[in-house]
Amino acid sequence: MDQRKADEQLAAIRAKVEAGQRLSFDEGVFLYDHVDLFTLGELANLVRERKNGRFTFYNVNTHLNPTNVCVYRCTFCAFRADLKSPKGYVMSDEQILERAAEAERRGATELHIVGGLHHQLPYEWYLNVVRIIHQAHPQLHLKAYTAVEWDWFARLTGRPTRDLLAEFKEAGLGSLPGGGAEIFHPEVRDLICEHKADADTWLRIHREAHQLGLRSNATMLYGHIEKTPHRIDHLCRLRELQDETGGFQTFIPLAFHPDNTRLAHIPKPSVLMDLKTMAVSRLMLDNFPHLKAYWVMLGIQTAQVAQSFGADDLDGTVVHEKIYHDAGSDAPQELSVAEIRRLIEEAGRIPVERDTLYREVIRTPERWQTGRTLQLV
Ligand code: V47
Ligand code: SF4
Repeated sequence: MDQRKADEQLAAIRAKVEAGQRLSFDEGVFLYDHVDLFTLGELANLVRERKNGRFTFYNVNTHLNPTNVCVYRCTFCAFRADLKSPKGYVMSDEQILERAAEAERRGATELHIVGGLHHQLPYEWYLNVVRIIHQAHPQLHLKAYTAVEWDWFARLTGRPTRDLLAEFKEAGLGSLPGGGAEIFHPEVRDLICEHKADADTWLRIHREAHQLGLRSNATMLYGHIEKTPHRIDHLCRLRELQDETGGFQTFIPLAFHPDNTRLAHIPKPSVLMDLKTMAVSRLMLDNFPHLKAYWVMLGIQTAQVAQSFGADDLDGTVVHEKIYHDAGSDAPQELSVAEIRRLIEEAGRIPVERDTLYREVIRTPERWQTGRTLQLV
């Protein structure tokens, strides 16, 4: 691209960002492909501080993956197991309840529940997971099952996803995690996960959840076979649904981890790519309140630096994570609250413990309770 033209386009984008105006698809592609990392960081930080000031949010949570047995074979997944594979497992009710009790003992406010789509388990089994945990630990927020799982439940039962979401809400479901989005564009989706819920299904299920008063997150899996226009298309589709419902809380860009997957020949995305993706996402998703630098996926150092490239959240203390560790993540299984707070302060930010719905968590030695929502815009 001609340098003078590029300078003019960047000046126009800068003016729009400063004025809080929306960037177009073409501007998103231009930012990714023609703008240096530090300029992207500077612009993204402007939006980040306008929305969240100097706060960086974290939460105390635990992951629960009740089964890894899955009928699908997404090419990027190292977590799944075949039905008869020795690696496959299904947790018993006792194991599930023990995990929830451990989370509560450790002061967790949230349980993040996702897993495989088991060939033989009935819908009631997945419902039972949420029901028994909620009955035993009503204070724990249950962020459970991705849109891909909800679509699977509809296939199992022949019932509409809206009804299933409502039934789960009754049983204690608190919100939906953002997984399963991968890359929406069919040029990519049909190659990496052709069987599972397509883009419209994923977006429809989140719309239905929002209409039922459930909040949700959104993700994008980058650094595999997708190209810049696919990423920008993905962000634009999310932005459009957010305009309609306002139900998304956090966007989480997920860096592809190749180890033990069918895409193991593809190198892991660079730190440059990680930070660029965070910054461009912050600039494109003008209607998302939060961006999460998921440290398990990015590594602690990059997640810390990402706090100056658009991110305002680090995710949690995260115990028992499997999806990324199976795919070669060398991040630790757990960060203590003291360590998370130190990392945030070192990055020049103010640590705030939040619950799943971004309300401040106030703790005494014995218990915790939620306070006000800390959001500037
Ligand atoms: O949908 C699977 C991804 C997702 C790999 O909502 C992989 O707060 C990289 O969605 N390399 C599940 N990514 C995790 C997820 C998530 C994580 C943290 C917080 C939240 C939230 C949601 O993990 C899957 C898929 O996109 N994934 N395998 C892999 N090898
Ligand atoms: Fe199954 Fe999810 Fe892995 Fe795809 S990403 S194979 S749906 S566990």
